[in-house]
Amino acid sequence: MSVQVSSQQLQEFLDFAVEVAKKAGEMIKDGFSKKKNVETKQSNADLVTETDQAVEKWVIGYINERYPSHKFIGEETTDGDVPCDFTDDLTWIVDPIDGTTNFVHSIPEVSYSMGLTANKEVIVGVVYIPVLDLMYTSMKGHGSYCNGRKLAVSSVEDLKQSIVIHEGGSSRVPAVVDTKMKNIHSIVNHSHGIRAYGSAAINFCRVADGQGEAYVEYGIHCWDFAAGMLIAEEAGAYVMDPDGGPCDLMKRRVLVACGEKVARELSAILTHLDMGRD
Ligand code: LIP
Repeated sequence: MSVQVSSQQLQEFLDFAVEVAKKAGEMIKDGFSKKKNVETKQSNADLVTETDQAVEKWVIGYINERYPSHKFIGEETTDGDVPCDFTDDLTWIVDPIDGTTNFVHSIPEVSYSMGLTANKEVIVGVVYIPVLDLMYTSMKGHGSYCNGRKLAVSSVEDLKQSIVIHEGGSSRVPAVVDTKMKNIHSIVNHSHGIRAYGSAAINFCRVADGQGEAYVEYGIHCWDFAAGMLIAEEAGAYVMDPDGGPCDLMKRRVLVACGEKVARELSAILTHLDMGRD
């Protein structure tokens, strides 16, 4: 049976996510100014710190206290070898620090990302950049905001007049790196230029705020983009799978643009990578 969420509950869930994000943000800001203990995961460039782990642990406890029946998917507690338990149930999808590499290198583009899904659709999204005190919020059907200011995507209609955000990601598999390099070459030749902010969630918020026209990445995870995807969509963005089909939250790749035309023009110049599923 599908989950029904009233507009009052939707607002309650958003308020809760903002409250959690503010508290998580304090922990992140505290860790940001200290010496970090860094470990690696899948590759030498896939980093985790004690702050990532501490934030996620605290968030799980806090959600369990308030909403014991809700499910949870988080970066630091997901076993990469087991598929995520993604169902129609209300599910919080959390990245305790999106932009861990930035965090390690003291670059302020570091975010806390928290999305809530119902019937496998994101209905609430919050991305908070604590060092810059930027709170991006969104509820399905109600627009998206940054510190209360309504967001809208860029009105550019051609890829050749677009800024495209694209990340190298953390995979160091030679064939993956080679294809990404080919894609960078292709994007540079068909656009105004390329940018990478080091946090998928922030990349989505940039597109939502008209600071760049498109963003494409292969190899990200659902916790990197659940919240950001809703924030961008609610600001008018077009989100799809990079090969042009519908976006699949578990498919580890996504393309978002200020409009469908730019999205399809970008899709057409890329070599698509299959990065497996979460
Ligand atoms: C990271 C992203 C980054 C992306 C990496 C990685 P983390 O998340 O947000 O933009 O390129 O693949 O997923 O590891 O900092 O949470």
